[in-house]
Amino acid sequence: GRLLIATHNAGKLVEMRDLLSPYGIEAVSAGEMNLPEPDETGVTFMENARIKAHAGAAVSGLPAFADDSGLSVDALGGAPGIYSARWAGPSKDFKTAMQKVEDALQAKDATTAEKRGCRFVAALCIAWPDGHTEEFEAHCPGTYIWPPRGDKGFGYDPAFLPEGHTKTFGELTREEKHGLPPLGPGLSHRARAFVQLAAACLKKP
Ligand code: ITT
Repeated sequence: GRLLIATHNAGKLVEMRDLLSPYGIEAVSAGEMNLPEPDETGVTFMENARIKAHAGAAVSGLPAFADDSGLSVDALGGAPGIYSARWAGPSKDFKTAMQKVEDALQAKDATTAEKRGCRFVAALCIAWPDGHTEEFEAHCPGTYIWPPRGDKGFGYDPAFLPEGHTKTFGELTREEKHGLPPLGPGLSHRARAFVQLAAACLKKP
């Protein structure tokens, strides 16, 4: 079947296409189709995922798959959280956004690993053209490290060290970041939420 991936973020799109690839689903993206970006007025990740999925389904007539995600830092009361993209400004400068998080941690004297706990969160929502949705959320715990390491992935990946690992998301390959079988049960927030979604509503061909 055909599916709309309701994102304008190229890094996410690559990962979402990877995750969908075993299911034989042909997916077009909102960015590639130049569809409008709805205002993300929600106060939770899931509210924003729902807004993007409903908007995508409405304009395309296709089932629409949206991801709202971000980095929540414990010592910062969960910031940047749902504002993770907005901390990078209109030029989407994640070097600056990573530095802002680091500056905020320094201002809290969060210098040891124990004080630098954080998590990536992903809320996934599929909206069907009849309006019903299916929703899944997962997180990946880790530590905010400085300086950032690696040039793979996107966004805050180089500053995120997933729990139990020695490489940042910026140093892991895409396959390692997903951490799906045979590599593991799912590592990234996105892959972990996708595992739930796949079990609930996708069939391998
Ligand atoms: P769409 O809404 O069009 O999907 P966006 O970039 O605006 O794209 P979000 O509002 O969900 O998406 O913002 C999520 C931000 O959180 C994203 O821009 C990244 O900076 C960060 N983020 C989310 N998942 C990430 C990941 O796996 N690795 C690194 N950063 C991530």
